[in-house]
Amino acid sequence: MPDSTKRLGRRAFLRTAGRAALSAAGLSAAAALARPAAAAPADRADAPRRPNLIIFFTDDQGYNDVGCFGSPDIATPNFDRMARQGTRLTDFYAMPVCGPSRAALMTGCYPIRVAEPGNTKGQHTILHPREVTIAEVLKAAGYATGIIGKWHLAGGRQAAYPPELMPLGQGFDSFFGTPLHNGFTRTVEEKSFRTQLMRDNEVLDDFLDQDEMNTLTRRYTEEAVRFIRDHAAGPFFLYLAHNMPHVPLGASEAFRGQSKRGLYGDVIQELDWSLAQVLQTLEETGLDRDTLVLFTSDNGPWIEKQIGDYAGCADPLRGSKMMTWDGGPRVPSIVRWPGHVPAGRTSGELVSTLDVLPTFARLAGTRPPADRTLDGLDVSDFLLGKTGKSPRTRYYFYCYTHLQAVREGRWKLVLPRPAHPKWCGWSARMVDAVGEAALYDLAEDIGETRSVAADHPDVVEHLMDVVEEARRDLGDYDRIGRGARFFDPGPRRPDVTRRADAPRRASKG
Ligand SMILES: [Ca+2]
Repeated sequence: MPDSTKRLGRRAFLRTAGRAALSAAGLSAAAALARPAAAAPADRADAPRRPNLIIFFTDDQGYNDVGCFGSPDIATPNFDRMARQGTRLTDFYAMPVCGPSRAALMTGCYPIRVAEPGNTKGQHTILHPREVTIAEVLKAAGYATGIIGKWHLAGGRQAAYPPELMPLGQGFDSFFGTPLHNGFTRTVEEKSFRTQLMRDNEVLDDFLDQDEMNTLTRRYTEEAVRFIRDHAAGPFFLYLAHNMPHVPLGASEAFRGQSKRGLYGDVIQELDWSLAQVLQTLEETGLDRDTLVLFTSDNGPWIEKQIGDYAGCADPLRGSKMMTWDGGPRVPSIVRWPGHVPAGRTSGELVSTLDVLPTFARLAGTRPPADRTLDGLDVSDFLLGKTGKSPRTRYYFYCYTHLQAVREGRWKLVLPRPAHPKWCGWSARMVDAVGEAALYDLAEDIGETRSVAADHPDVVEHLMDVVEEARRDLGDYDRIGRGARFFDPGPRRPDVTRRADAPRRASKG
């Protein structure tokens, strides 16, 4: 992008976007005075009130871990009701791991495109303050913005976090939750990592114990209900990013021992209760028809020996968290906005967390930042049932910075790779070898069991070109993309420089 637009910077963007939003929604008193009322944009005259926007985000919940996505032993009557009242998206993609997944949701960009402080590229993205988040876009458009739950975009555990990297520095008015992940043991262990709990920029509690972990979903839910009631005059954006069902697991007393699936099932059933509280609060405040709720998970289930039966399930998908088989990034998703999003619809159209920022911007009467490239697409016409087709036709599968596969329509091309490549960092332990390029027809073979590359050489060739396009623009483990953003002086992507001796991939696979 030209330097002049790059220099526009975030503050300038927020001013411009704010003005655009206000005038588009006809809310600016100054704008209204400046021209006759009759000149108000005609296409907005019958537009619905700008909706409140809620993201109900769970952590490591697998594709199968919802009743209406096929779970045989976890009861989720409220997720199922939400699906009956809205649209169930069967081909919805996040990212394979927590941090990058949140970076994609917040920025509408593949994490490899997003700038990080010092031009580095972390396995858990540290979001550069000059990146523009969905909260900043909506705040500039007049929305109250709140995050309750897990942030995970400010680096590892710290006694005090740089405010510019935390939610209040990235567009949120309020924050209650954990600065990063929950931990990595089945239950809270004294000697292991224990998470902090924060309100705004202050650490309230330095080490959550198991009792506190057990009540976390309930506390988040109470905070969410309060946020909705406090902001009922709207419009508001609530990002409810539950820590559960990421280990260490915790569920309130009333939910323990209630499911047929052990503690993991109990945790999901408490999340189902949490969703019910949110929906019930919308009904009680009269906001039901004025609020779009999007449910999804940040990545697939964490399936490793040390997690045991505290992990979720991605059936019938192949693979799990950290992997780029569909079980890693493909997650359950439901969208509900009574009277606007078609009820009882199931769609296999491609949609991604990448698309949330541009879509919510459109619904809020504003637009995404114009001074930078976004990977997300405005899917609002599709969600609102104005068209049966999602504008998203492609999705790239990155494991950290390693481009491992691409999906276009029904086809998924998986590139050759060694097992456990060192450039995949700690995700490498979950990366298996792929001997030669494999092509899967996901419409016929959802579990990626049978390569049909030999039957469709033209599709393989086309997708190889698509891969090259992504390598040029976004980059790869051994290559800095032209469209990747860097805001700081000094060398870029030290992870690439360090790997100058890494074996180079042949240009066509
Ligand atoms: Ca996660």
